Amino acid sequence: MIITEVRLHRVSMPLIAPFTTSFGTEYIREALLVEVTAETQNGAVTGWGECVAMEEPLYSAEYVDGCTEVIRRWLVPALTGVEGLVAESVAHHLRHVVGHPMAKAAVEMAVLDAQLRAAGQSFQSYLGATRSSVPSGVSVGIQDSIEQTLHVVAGYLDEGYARIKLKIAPGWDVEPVRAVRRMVGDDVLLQVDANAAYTLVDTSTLRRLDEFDLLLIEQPLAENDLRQHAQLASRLRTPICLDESIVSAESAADAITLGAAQVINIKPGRVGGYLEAVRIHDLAKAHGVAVWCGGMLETGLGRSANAALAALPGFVLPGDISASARFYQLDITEPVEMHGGEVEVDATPGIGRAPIPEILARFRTAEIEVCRR
Ligand code: NPQ
Ligand code: MG
Repeated sequence: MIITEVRLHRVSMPLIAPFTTSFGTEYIREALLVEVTAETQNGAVTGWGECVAMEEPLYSAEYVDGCTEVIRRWLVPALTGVEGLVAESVAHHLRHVVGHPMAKAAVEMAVLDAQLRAAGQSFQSYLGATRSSVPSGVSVGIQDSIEQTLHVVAGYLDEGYARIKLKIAPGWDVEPVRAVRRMVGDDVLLQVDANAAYTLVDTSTLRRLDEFDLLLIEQPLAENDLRQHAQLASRLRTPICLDESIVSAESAADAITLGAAQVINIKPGRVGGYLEAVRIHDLAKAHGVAVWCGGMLETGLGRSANAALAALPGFVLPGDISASARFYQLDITEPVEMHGGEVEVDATPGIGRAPIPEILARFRTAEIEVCRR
C-alpha cells in the first residue's frame, strides 16, 4: 500500500467514575486516534489506530500532545513516501526515531487495520488466534474507604467479571486487600497493581500480601528497577508481574533471565505495537512465563484489538479487557460487551472496530490533517 492521507482525531471521553491509581486520579480519557487512508491493490482503504498515551506523563514518559507532535512531525513523514508499505515494515521505517513506542504503536495499528481491511481478514485470523472469546478482568481504582472498595468489587463480581485487580499504593495495601479477600472468599481470582509506587524499603509490607493468595503483584517498583524486582521476587511468595518495565521484547527477555518477572503484562502501546506484543508473547510462552493483556482505558478500537491479541494461547491469565461500559457511558465504536465473564473476539475484517462518525464528532476536540497526497 501507499499512504495517501493521515488524520489525527483528539477525543475527550468522560469516565463513568474517577479512576485513581498510585500516580493520580483521572476524570476524562483524552484519547488520540490515527486515521490512515491508503491506496492498495484492492483500492482505497481506511484504517484506524489508537494511541494509548495519557494526557500527562504519569504512567510513562509519553503524553497525548507529545505523541501528536511526534506522529505529525516525524513518524508520518517517514512513511508517506514508502511504496509497498506493509504493517510488518512500519517499525523498520520508524527505527531511527528513538523511543515513543505509544506513538509508533498507534501508527502501526492504523496501517495494520488498513491492510487487514483491504485483505478482508480479521485480526484474529491474522494472529492465528483460535479462541472466540477471552476472559474479562476488571481493574478497581483506589477508593475513599474499604467499605466503598467492597461495594465496588461486589458490583463487578455481580456483573460477572472473571478476575479482580486492586490498585494499591503505600498506605492503601494490606488492609483493603485483606478486606476484599475476606469478602470474596478463596476462589475469586485476585491480584494487585502498585504502578511503581514502592521501593525495596517496603519489602516487609509487600511480604504481608503473601497471605492473601494473590495471582500476582504488578509493577511494585520503578520502571528501571529490573534488578531490584529480581531481588524482591526472591523475598516474596506472590509472583511478580511487570507492566511499566516491559517496553520491548529485549526488556522482556532481560526480565525473564534476571528472574524479575514471573508473569508479564503485555500492553501493545507500551511495547511499540501489536507486532512487538506478539513477539513478547512468543518469547514468554517459550520460557513458560504466563502473560496477560493489560489495559489503558482504550476506546472500542484498542479494546477490541486487545481482545483478539489475548486470544493467543500464551495469554493464560484474564486481561484488563473489561466492557466499554466499565469506563464509558458511550463508546466511540460499537461497545465491547462482557457476558458471563468473557469478551467476544471480533471476526470481522480489520484489527478492531471503527469509530461511529456521529459519536466521534461528538467527543472530538481537535482534528489535524497531517498529510494528503
Ligand atoms: C495499569 N491500567 O495497568 C493501567 C494504568 C492506567 C486499567 O489499570 C487514563 C489512561 C488513566 C490510561 C490510569 C489499568 C489511566 C491509564 C491507569 C492507565 O497500570
Ligand atoms: Mg499496571
